[in-house]
Amino acid sequence: MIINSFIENQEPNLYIYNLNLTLTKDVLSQFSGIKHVFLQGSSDRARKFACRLANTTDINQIKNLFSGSSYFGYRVDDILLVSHGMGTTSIMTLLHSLSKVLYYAGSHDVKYIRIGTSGGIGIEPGSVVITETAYMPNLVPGYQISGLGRDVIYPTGMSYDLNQAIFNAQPKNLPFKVVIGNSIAADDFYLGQARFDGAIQTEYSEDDRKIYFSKLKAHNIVNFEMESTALASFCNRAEIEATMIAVTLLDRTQGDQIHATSDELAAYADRVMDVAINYIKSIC
Ligand code: R2B
Ligand code: URA
Repeated sequence: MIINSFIENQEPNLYIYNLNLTLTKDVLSQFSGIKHVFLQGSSDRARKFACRLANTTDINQIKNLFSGSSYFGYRVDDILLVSHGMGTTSIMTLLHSLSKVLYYAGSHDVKYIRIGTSGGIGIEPGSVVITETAYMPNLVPGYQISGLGRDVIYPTGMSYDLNQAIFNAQPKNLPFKVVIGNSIAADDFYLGQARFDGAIQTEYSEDDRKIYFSKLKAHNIVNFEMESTALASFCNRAEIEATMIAVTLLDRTQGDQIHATSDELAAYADRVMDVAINYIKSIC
């Protein structure tokens, strides 16, 4: 990880507002020696993953390290399980805040992996996608940030080595497909993902959407979600190895509504954790 030279030598006891953390020695010690950060949308899922990992260790209690903030974070050995909320703005704020904490704690050799959900495009629901490159909805591979009114597009390729390590760690007999493909980080769940069932009337037709979906196919874009561009661009700039593992809850070429039952959705959510755990076991 590399850090902004402006903050490199800032004083200890810094207050990280978005995590409600004052970086005392004791607080920093909770973040030292971290090797992997798994990022998940909701606090429940981050906690569930932390409990699953803790069950394989002698840790019998996990505690939220970001109490009083909008984010949740749990530590199990050298792994952090953190919630990132929804969308690029939420995850981007977390990535800055968390990376500062990890930097000051001396955890410089760390990998970030988002594990989450997505809408598949032309692939069987329940498949797990490992993202190669994150695209903006206009089909540009990159992430545009407007700083001081200037638009800059940053690269959004995920880590090739990490993707291969995750893919190769999966047993051959998994009851679902794991594919490496490209993802779109949309601005929202509805119009941003070419749905017709949002609250606002669409300005596109079924035919327009068919054309859009065929363009996605041509770019090997296999799922929609809402954070990958921010994650990839941030990690490329900070030189942090990163990727995303996302299960598809539906096939968007077949419709807009998610029809999976709550049990099916829970089983789908477990799949991304299974894939992540297979990877962790492979490097132990
Ligand atoms: C996937 O699912 C969420 C929307 O329901 C969003 O955070 C994402 O990327
Ligand atoms: N998450 C998304 O962003 N889109 C979907 O269709 C499903 C989950």
